[in-house]
Amino acid sequence: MNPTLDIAPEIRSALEAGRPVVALESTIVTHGMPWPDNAAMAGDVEEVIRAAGAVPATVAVLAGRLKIGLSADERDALAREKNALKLSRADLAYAVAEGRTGGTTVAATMIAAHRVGIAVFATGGIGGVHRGAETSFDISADLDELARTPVIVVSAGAKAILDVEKTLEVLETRGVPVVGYRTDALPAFWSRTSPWPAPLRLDSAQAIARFQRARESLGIAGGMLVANPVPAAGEIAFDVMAGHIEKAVGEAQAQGIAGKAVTPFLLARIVELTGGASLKTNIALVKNNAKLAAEIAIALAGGA
Ligand code: PSU
Ligand code: MN
Repeated sequence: MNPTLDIAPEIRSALEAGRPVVALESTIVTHGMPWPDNAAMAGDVEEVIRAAGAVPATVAVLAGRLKIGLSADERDALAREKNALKLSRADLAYAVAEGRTGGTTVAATMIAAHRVGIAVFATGGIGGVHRGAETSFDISADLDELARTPVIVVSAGAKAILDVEKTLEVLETRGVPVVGYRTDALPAFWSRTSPWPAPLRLDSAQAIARFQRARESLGIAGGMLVANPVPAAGEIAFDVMAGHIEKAVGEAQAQGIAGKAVTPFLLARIVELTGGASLKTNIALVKNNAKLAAEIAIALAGGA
């Protein structure tokens, strides 16, 4: 038995056999969506991955154990947990050492995935450079993790609650490829397009797998960010979101919200401001990312 982590038996045998596995984060469950939508989403996303032919591995820390794969009961309990920590690189091991429970961010989920040999991970959106970072210094640890840990992260692009241009600049500086999937414009989470071009474009899961293999064979460390536009039916237009985002960001600043609390505050406020529409979009885009992540994992496993 590993002293700190538990791999679900199904995931362990898939990894040993080289079958495709997709990691899923859990901060989106503990801090990103309200109950009970978070619980439904967490189960549905696993189903999407199974239906596409891969094994889902939801990552979280439960009472001090780093879990790679949760049972339905564990997922549900986590979704209801009011005292869950939000765990990134800085505090993942703190939760393990102290016997705590928490959701893992993109950064912490990448660490866990790489530790057990999972190469692909699906989420909604990554953390990035926040608006006003020139004074707050609020830059998500997700960006550094992408630079150092070789996991492909499938997202719906950068959320416009961030400073998207600065986020792209940091990713470029740190050598993280940002790949638009079948799009020339960077998707903006709730919206399929944005004013910013995607730095790179690829049109198939196989091409994404080839790109990551080429990076590895050249000895280039680190992960890759895939930006996958939300399906048109679930989209909220960029201009419509812009007003809601301005308002939420203004309120966060006025209320002195800082640090880890910023992203959860903004997401919750935007759900209110859009009358719940942004939550529906968020769920649709996570499922869409899970499907593409499964296809990439299958391509990497040589099955396509
Ligand atoms: N984007 C979402 N929902 C989320 C998050 C991002 O749409 O729940 C979470 C992810 O877990 C991400 C984290 O890694 O927020 C970033 O937080 P911070 O900006 O504090 O690093
Ligand atoms: Mn932050």
